[in-house]
Amino acid sequence: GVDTGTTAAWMEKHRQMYERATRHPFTVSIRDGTVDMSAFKRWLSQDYLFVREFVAFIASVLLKCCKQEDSSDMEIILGGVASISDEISWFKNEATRWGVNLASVSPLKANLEYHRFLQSFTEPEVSYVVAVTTFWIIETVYQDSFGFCIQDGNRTPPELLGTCQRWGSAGFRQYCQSLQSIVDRCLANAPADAVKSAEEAFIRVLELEIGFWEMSSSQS
Ligand code: HMH
Repeated sequence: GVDTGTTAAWMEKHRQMYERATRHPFTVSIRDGTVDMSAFKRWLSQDYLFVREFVAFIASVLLKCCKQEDSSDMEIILGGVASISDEISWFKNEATRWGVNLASVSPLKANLEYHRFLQSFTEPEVSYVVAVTTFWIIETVYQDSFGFCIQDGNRTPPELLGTCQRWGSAGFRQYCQSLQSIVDRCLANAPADAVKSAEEAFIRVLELEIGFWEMSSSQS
């Protein structure tokens, strides 16, 4: 099962940081119904810019996957490519609904830092196992963060439930679990230095995600 692999061990080993990323005061305030709507709008507009960068990142993961002798993961990764198209439309609709003008948004510092990290994966020297690990943890932070906003006892404002469902749904959770199985299988067959690089990337994503929530919740 997914809970017996390397990824589960890392989540335990780096649990404090994982929780700072997935139980951040910003997403917890969505769950509590106390969210500052100007922070929500800032997150929405910044995440739109993030997702546009994320397209190129997913394409680089797909490319690395296809270059493997065993490219059986391709269909799962391709599912990620397909859903990002819908996600961009969703952001545009949501922005209109909240009166956010996406054309006038510039990326803030933490977002730019995340962009640079994502861009580094286009280098062919970065291995598939490191890239797919990064993809999995990026998606999982959102799955866990927004999943918590729709779990029992939430007081999430009804107008934010659609956002929470996008990443918190059972379908997205299943998708993240499929990615996790791929990652654990790749890590089990990877050389020690690649496993080490993958763990470093895992930690880096948690730091960048925390920075992204911080950026959204406080104008800096
Ligand atoms: C910052 N991390 C960030 N934005 C996202 N949309 C996701 C993860 C998940 O796709």
